[in-house]
Amino acid sequence: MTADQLYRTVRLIRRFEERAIGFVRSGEIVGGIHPYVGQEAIAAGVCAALRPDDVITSTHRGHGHVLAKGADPARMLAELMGRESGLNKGRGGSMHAADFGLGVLGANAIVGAAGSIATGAAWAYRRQGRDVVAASFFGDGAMNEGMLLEAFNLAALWQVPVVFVCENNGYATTMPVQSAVAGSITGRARAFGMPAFTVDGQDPEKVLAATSAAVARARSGRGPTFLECTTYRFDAHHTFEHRTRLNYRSTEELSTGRSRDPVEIQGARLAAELRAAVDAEIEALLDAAAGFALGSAHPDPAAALEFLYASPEVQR
Ligand SMILES: Cc1ncc(C[n+]2csc(CCOP(=O)(O)OP(=O)(O)O)c2C)c(N)n1
Ligand SMILES: [Mg+2]
Repeated sequence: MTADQLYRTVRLIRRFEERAIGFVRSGEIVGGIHPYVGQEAIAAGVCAALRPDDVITSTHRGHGHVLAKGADPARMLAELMGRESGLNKGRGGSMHAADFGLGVLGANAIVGAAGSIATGAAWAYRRQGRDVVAASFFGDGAMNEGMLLEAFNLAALWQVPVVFVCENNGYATTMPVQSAVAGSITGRARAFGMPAFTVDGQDPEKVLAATSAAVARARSGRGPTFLECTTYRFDAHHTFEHRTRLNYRSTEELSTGRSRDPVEIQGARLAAELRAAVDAEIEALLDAAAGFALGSAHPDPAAALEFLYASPEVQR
C-alpha cells in the first residue's frame, strides 16, 4: 500500500462525509448521520491491511469503514438518500449499510453488537477451512457492553482470527471516556489473554502497520489482537447536534483535537502535484456519485417492506 493510496482513502472519506453533511442540511438525507470526520485514518489503515475476502463489521459511525473496504461511493450515497440504487436498495440507510460481496457484514446501530458478529463470522470461516480474518470496529462506548466482552472471551478462548479495533475518540455521545470506563481499555483486553496495543489513530501508516501485524497473527492461527486507536471526532456525535449545540467540548479542546488531521498528516507525505491530482480525481468521483444518487428513484412506497426480513421458510 503506497502513501498516495492511503491518502486517497482518507481524503475520499473526508469529502464524502462533508458532502453527506451538506445533503443532510438540504434534506436529501433524512434523519441525519454520525459523521466520521477526524477518524478517517483508522478505517483507511485497517482496511488497507485486509485482503479483499476478509470481512469487517462496522458501527453507527460507519461510512468510512464501508468506503475503505471498497464500496462504491455512488451506491453508498444513494443508500444514505434512501434510493432504490443504494447498496441495500435504500432500505438500510446510514447505520445499516452492508455489502457482503466486499466483506462488509454491515454497519450496526446497536453499540457493541458487531463484535459478536465479527467473531462468529471469523470462527465460521475457520470451521470451513478458510483463512479469512475479520476486523471489528467499535467505539470507546462499546467497551461497557456485555456482548462485546463476551465476544472478547470466546475469541481469545478459541483463538478466533479477529482483530478488535477500538476507536477511542474520547466520548460516547457527550460522555467522556474517563467518566465511563474503569481501568484501562487495553488492560481490559489483556485480561482476556490477547495482546493489546495503543495506536496513533490519526496516522494511517501507523494504523496500517499495527493492523498488518495483528492480521498476520490472526491468519496464522494465533488468535485475536486488540488495537486501541486514539482519535478525535472533529464534528458532532450526530448531525442533529448541529442544531442542539450541546456545549460539552471546550474551544481549546476542539482546536487541539482538530490540529492532528489525518488528511493533512497523510497529505504531507505526497508531492504537492500528486496530492492535487488525487483531490481533483476525488471531487470528480463524488460529483458523479451525487449525480447518480440524486438521479435515482426512491423505492415504491408499496414495496417499502420488501427485502427487510429473511424468508420465514425453514431450510430442511
Ligand atoms: C446498545 C446501545 N446503547 C445505546 C445506544 C445509543 N448510542 C448510540 S451511539 C452511542 C455512543 C457510542 O459511543 P462510542 O461507542 O464511543 O462511539 P462514537 O459515537 O464515539 O463513535 C450511544 C450511547 C445504542 N445505539 N445502542
Ligand atoms: Mg466514542
